[in-house]
Amino acid sequence: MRRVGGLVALRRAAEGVATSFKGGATSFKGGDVVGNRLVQATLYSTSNNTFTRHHWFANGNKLVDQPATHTVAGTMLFSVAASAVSDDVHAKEPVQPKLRPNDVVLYQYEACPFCNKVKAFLDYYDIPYKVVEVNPISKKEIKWSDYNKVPILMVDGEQMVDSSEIIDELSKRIGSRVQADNLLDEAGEENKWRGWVDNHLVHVLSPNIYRSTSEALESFDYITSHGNFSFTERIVAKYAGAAAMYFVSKKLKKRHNITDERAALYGAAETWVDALKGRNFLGGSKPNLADLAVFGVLRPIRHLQSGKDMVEHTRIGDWYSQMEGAVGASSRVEAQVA
Ligand SMILES: N[C@@H](CCC(=O)N[C@@H](CS)C(=O)NCC(=O)O)C(=O)O
Repeated sequence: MRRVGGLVALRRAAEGVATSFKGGATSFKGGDVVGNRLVQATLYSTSNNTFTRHHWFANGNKLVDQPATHTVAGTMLFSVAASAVSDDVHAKEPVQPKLRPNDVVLYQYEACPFCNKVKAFLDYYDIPYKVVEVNPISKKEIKWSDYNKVPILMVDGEQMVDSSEIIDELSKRIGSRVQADNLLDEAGEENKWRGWVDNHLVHVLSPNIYRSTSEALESFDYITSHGNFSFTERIVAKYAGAAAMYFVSKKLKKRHNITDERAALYGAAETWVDALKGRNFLGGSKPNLADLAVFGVLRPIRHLQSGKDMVEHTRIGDWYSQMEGAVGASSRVEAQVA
């Protein structure tokens, strides 16, 4: 798809917004695709637990973080804050060098929760990866792939798609403890909570980050300033996107039977803390894949108003800080790819 520029982009975005409103905001069907893409952010429209669309806009190809730096572009605004880590919290889980993939490239949107799940995994296992930020409008960076979504992970030249499948496959390859346990107990706690992340937690996020006009603007400010947008797209997406998503989020609330979005977010956080049953992590003394999934999807909202409120009003903050400590610095490296 051609990238649009200038007034054309503005017009198309406006048309897209209008179309979205007319057609039932969650459908985004029948309108200008470019305009629609500009205004689609952070959405899961799911019915019967089947994901259909989800867009979080993202960061430009400005990869600045080297391993072991604290300014981790991979987590952008979100995980740079130093966290107090208690002594019994384990740091990253090492992977045997011979099992570690050599060349890993993540095609992503910076704020996409699925992409952030994958990044939390790669960071925790200290697997170096490059990032290619995909322009959510043109998607030209992933034109080579049949898969039209992100994340796409290239592992030594092999394409992997779907965040949970990527994590399953990588876990197997690196022989991680969590996956080994998992194989013995498929219906286990870890899988149950990984499912909860995909089927419940993610749906609570959009209604929260677009809850009010100011929160929608805050979210789009983040999304557009860290995403791969042209100058014009950035401006259009920020205002058109924020306006559209404010309304879309109301539709999403209905779809997912959410009456009070903050209550739903706090409820999810408390549910997660209850699941820990006093343990540092669901995985016990170390995070497992469910810990990494919850952490991954929450990381993009942590320093938005909704994330701050969540930490202030629930008991999740201690676990979150411990996760920051355990996952540690990003293992993201400078990309050499276009
Ligand atoms: N089940 C997939 C969902 C991936 C997904 O929906 N990604 C969104 C971005 S957050 C996407 O690429 N949507 C299509 C688009 O942007 O056009 C996963 O877990 O990876």
